[in-house]
Amino acid sequence: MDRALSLAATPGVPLGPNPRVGCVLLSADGEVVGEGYHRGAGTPHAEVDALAAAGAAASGATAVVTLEPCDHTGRTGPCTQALLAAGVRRVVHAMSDPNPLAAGGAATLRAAGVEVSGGLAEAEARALNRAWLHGLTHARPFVTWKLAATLDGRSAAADGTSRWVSGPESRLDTHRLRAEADTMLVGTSTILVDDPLLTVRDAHGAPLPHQPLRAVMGLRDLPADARVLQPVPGAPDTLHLRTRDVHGALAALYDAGRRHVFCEGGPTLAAALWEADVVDEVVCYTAPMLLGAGRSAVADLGVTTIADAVRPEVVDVTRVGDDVRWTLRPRR
Ligand code: AOF
Ligand code: ZN
Repeated sequence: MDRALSLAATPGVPLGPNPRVGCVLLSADGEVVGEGYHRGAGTPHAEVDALAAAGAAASGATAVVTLEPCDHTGRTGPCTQALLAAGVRRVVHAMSDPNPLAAGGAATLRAAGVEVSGGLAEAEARALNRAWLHGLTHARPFVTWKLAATLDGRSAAADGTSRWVSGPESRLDTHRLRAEADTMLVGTSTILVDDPLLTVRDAHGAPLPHQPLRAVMGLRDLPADARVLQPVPGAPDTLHLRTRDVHGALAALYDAGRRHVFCEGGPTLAAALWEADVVDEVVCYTAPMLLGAGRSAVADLGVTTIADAVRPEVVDVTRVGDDVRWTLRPRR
């Protein structure tokens, strides 16, 4: 199952609205005869991918898969039938399929005489698919708000300069996190003030082969020469969401198949996300630097007294270079 989970976690696949799934086929004597993983909506499911790799060796095999095999015809056919047709005798899966359209695979396989057991490494499989699971429950994307701030909570100096608040290790760490999301969201002000490219780059500054969607929210026009509008290989066309309504913007992204929005917008967008109560995770890099003045990381939240402070729960604190990365989860 560990191997199936690593296959499922293969970086860079454009999943669209689909989960990360990996599958390993084992012969009766425990030898790996096929491996596969899902590469995104419309492409073969992990089980079918592994069956294709195994060919005739799948007969009599055990399928180890990170999600209960599906029992429906969606963009592709039911994996239950593919497993049965290939002669698979046993299925060990991690999480059950929470998607009502596709669920029921375990029961169908059992009824056809296959030995099925579920729940192995379930927590790991769920963690890998937290954005997909969030989407099934809430019908909107999972939202990570990322910020980098000085010890005194400033994200830019008084003259507006904000480059290099956080250190190089944090910036690389941010690119790693961006790559895990499928969408980057900023407000129009960030484009007008910072003119970011919003791509995901590796440690050498080279863009990764698959890029998240770049989305900009707000009513103002974007300058035709804005860097965010420049085409980038592997990146979908930048989406300008001409609205100030956070819920409407997230609904449009969800309908476009987006499941994890990584927000690096400025203080106005950040405050709008809190106002709309859609922040699902906060990643904050605190840099050992004082500015004493300058832009706050988040605009007015309407908090006038300490009792009303927003106090998310601390999930993790890790030193990254000279910075400290906080991972927090709002209490709802
Ligand atoms: C996947 N990949 O490897 C497995 C999935 O209509 P489709 O073909 O895109 O089916 C999507 C559903 O199939 C998905 O929501 C999940 O419930 C189930 N299993 N899906 O995308 C896979 N095994
Ligand atoms: Zn399937």
